Amino acid sequence: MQAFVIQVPDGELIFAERFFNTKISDRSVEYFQENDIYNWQHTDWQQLSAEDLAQVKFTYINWQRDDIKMFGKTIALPRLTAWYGDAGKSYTYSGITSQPQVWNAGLLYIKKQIEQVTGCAFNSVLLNWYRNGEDHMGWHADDEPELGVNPLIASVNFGETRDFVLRRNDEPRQKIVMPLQHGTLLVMGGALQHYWQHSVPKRKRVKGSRFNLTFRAIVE
Ligand SMILES: O=C(O)CCC(=O)C(=O)O
Repeated sequence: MQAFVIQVPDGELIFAERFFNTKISDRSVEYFQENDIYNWQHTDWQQLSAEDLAQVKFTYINWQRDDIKMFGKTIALPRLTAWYGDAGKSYTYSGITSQPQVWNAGLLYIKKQIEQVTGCAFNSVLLNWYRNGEDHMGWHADDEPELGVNPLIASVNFGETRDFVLRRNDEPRQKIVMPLQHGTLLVMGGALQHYWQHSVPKRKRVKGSRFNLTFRAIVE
C-alpha cells in the first residue's frame, strides 16, 4: 500500500488510493446495501420514495433519510446517512442530533484497519450513501466542538468515484479536487478544519452508489 502525505497550508492530508483491496471494497458495497426486499445490484435507490425506503430492512446498516430545515423549508438531505459509535457518543450535524447505533462486525473490521495505520482510536463513524450523482454534500468543515480542536478524520470510500473538493476559507475560488475511488482512504488532520471547507458536488454522469465513511473521535 502506498500513501502520500499532501501538505496544504494549515492542514495535512494523507491519501492512500487502494487502501482496501478490491475484494474487501466490493464486499463492503454489498454489505452496506444488503436488505430484505430489493436486489442491491439492480435497484435505482434514488427512485424509491421515502415511504418505500422506510419499508426496507437493511441487514447491517440502518440507513436514515433525514430532513433538514433550510430557509424555513423542510427538505430531504440529498443522501442517506447512518451514525454508529460507542454508547453516548452523540453527534450534531446539519442541525440533526444522532444517537449512535451499535457497532457491527463489518464496521469494526474497517475501523481496525484504519486505526492500525493512523494510530488513532476512533469511537464513531458517519456513513453517507450517495445513491447516484444527484446526491451530494455542500460546503462545510468538520469543526463541531465534540470533535476537539484539531480532529483527525479518516474518510473511507467505496463504490463509484466522486470528487472531494477542498477550498480555503480565505481563498474560496482556489480549489483542490481529489477523486476518491473504490477502496481509497483519505485522512484529514492538523488545523485543516479551521482553514478549509470541503464538499462532494453533484456529478450527473455518475449513475451508481458511492459510500463514504468518516471515522471520528468524539471527545468528552
Ligand atoms: O463523502 C465525503 O467524501 C465527505 C463526507 C463529509 O464531508 C462528512 O461526512 O462530513
